[in-house]
Formats: sequence, C-alpha cells, structure tokens
Amino acid sequence: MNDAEIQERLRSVIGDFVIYGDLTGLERYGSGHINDTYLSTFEQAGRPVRYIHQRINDNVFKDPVSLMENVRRVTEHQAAVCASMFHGEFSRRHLTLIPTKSGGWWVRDADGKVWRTYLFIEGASTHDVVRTEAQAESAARAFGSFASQLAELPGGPLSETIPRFHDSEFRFSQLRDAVAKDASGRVAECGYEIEFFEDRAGEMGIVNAKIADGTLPIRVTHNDTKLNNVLIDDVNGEGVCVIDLDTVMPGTALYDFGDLVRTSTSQAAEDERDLSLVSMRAFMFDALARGFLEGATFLNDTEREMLPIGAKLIVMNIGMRFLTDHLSGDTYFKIHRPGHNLDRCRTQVRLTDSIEDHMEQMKEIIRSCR
Ligand code: ADP
Ligand code: GN1
Ligand code: MG
Repeated sequence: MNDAEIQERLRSVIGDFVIYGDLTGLERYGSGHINDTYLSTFEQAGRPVRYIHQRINDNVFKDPVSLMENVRRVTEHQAAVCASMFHGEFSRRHLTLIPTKSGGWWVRDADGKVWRTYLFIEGASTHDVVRTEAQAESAARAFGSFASQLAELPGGPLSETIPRFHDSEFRFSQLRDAVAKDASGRVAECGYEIEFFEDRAGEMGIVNAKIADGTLPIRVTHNDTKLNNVLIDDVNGEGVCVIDLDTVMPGTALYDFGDLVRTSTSQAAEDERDLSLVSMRAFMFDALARGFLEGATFLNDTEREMLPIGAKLIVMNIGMRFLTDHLSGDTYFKIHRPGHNLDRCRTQVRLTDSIEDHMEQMKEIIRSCR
C-alpha cells in the first residue's frame, strides 16, 4: 500500500477518535524503521492543535491489542507520577493517548490494521545523530528517569510484545539460520560481517547467564532507547519525553543504557557508509553514564558493573538483526536504498570494534560515577 492509500485509510479512522474541530493538515512524519507515523493538524476553536497517528506494524507486533494495553498502562501510570512532578507542563512529560468515541484506545481500519493517536508534544524534537555531550546527557537522564518511574508499575508484568527481543543467543541462531538458507543469495558479499559475529559466539550468552542465575534482575524496560526515541526540548535542551513505547516490557536495564551508547556515542548516523566516522567516543560515554545513573537510581552493583558489556552486546545484537534482515531479503526493517540493512550492520560491526578498544576506559568511567 502506498503512502496516499495509507493516508486515505487514516482519514477514514480519524473520525473514530475524540478529536474536536476541522482537519486542516495531514503529513507523514518521523524516521522510525517500524511503524507508519503521521502528523495531523486540527483547527480547534480558532487555534491549531496537532496529533500523532500511528499504524502499528503487525508484521513486527503480532498482538497489537496486548501491545496497546501495555501502552495504556504505562502512560496512565506516568500521568499519575508526572502530575505531582511537573506542574503546568505535565502533558509534555509523557505520551497521552487520545480515546476513541467507543471508549477504547485504538481503532481497527478496513484492513484490520490497528491505529492509535497521541497528543503531539510541541516545542521539542528528536535527533537521529547526537551533536553535543549535553544532548547525550539529557537523553540518558530521560531514559533513566523513565525506568525509575516504571519501577513500581502496578498490575503485574507487562506483555512481552516481541518474545526474546533482546536475547543475543537467539538473534545469533537466527543469523546462522539466515546464512544457511541464503534466501537472497547475499551470503557471499557478507563474509567479513558473518565471521565477525562467529568470532564472538562465546559472548552471546553472557547476559542470559546472569539473568538465569538471578544476579541481573528483570525490570520494566523500554528496549528501544535510541536517541531518536526521546523528545529533546528545543529551548533548554532537556529530555522532555520518552516515546516509542511499543517494546516496553520485562527486560534488563543493561540494554536500555546500551542502546543509548549504540546511538549516542558515535558522530556517524546508523546507516553511514564512511566507516572511518564510526567510533565510540569516551567523552560521550561519560555524558551518557552520568545522565543515566542520575535518572536510574535503583540499579544494583552487578547492573552498574555490567553496563559496558551490555552496551557491547546490544550493538552486536542489533548488528546481527540488520545482517539477518539483509540476508533474508529486507522483510523487517524499512529500507530506503539497496543494501541499506548491510550498511546499518557495518556501522554496528565497526562500533563493536571501537567498544572493544575502549572497554577498560568505559568500565573506569562507570566506576568513577559512584
Ligand atoms: P517508530 O516505531 O516508527 O520509530 P515512533 O513512535 O518513534 O515510531 O515515532 C516516530 C517519530 O514521530 C519520532 O521519532 C518523533 O519524531 C515523532 N513522534 C512520535 N510521537 C510523538 C509525539 N507524541 N509528539 C511529538 N512527536 C512524536
Ligand atoms: C527499530 O522503531 P524504531 O526505528 O525506533 C527496532 C529496534 C532497533 C532499531 C534500530 C520494534 O526501532 O529494535 O534497535 O529499529 N524496533 C523494533 O534502529 O524492532
Ligand atoms: Mg522510534
């Protein structure tokens, strides 16, 4: 379905949400790899009000109804926590779901696809590439605080929206399967990358083992803490609101810190082709560690110590996922050019190399944050 057809579907479901006024604008929005996101403008009593509408990708999320129940629980809890902390701007500090006219939180279109609507948070932006240490620190503090807010989420464990999402042993086995199948005839061009992960096969289970023996606790985690999943205030640079809640579920805090390292220590974009630009810069790691540890005050000693190794594992994990998707014919992540997933994998491989070179320094930075 092309963009015009998706927009047509959106126009037909938009009337099912409780939104007042006249629709005056609708455009595609954002640079996420998974969902379809649109920005609308409604003229309400003489002023424009904006909304975000998202069609949930059901190739990736097999149970959108449970996913939406997770999102409802998380945002409702955040609203209660933020109400006492942020007088005057509390609706900028968490996502607000718009209800439907029938009293629910999502709508199914004629094709059975699930749509949701959020208030658009004004005066803040997402960034695909980190520019300053202050930006890294703000983003990390926001994700750390998000984890603290959800530490006491009532109502039992959240649903696992993607089973074994960050399990590196599982991702490695998927990569081996994709290599064995060679569905798109691309294995021959990926020898270096496949070998790189094979050489590190013994490391894939490090975090799983610590979860299994009980030294790493399972917490409520975000699981997609890319820099572009936090809105940064356009004026004061603060991390205003954590977004993209589709993968909030039980997990280890290591990877929430790790995905920040993956997306906010290098000066290069995730799909940069000039690999000489890709590196783990220690001063950015330092800013992330300070911000995250300030926000996530609940981490135990093992979690703190393992933050650098968690970072290395999640970079490899996502690198393996990009490579698996490339070998399988690009069926999961949106691509915008041929070889896009391979380019993305290559930056992760280079970043892993750089993390290995800096591992002792990263551990020392974490120790010095005490
Ligand atoms: P994806 O899963 O595809 O990454 P996101 O939920 O991250 O989708 O949304 C894509 C982009 O839309 C974000 O990077 C952000 O720029 C923008 N966005 C999403 N929700 C909001 C919101 N409530 N207010 C302002 N911008 C938003
Ligand atoms: C996807 O939706 P988005 O673009 O924020 C992916 C993450 C990857 C990321 C890599 C549900 O995140 O797991 O780390 O791309 N989300 C899902 O950029 O698979
Ligand atoms: Mg996103």
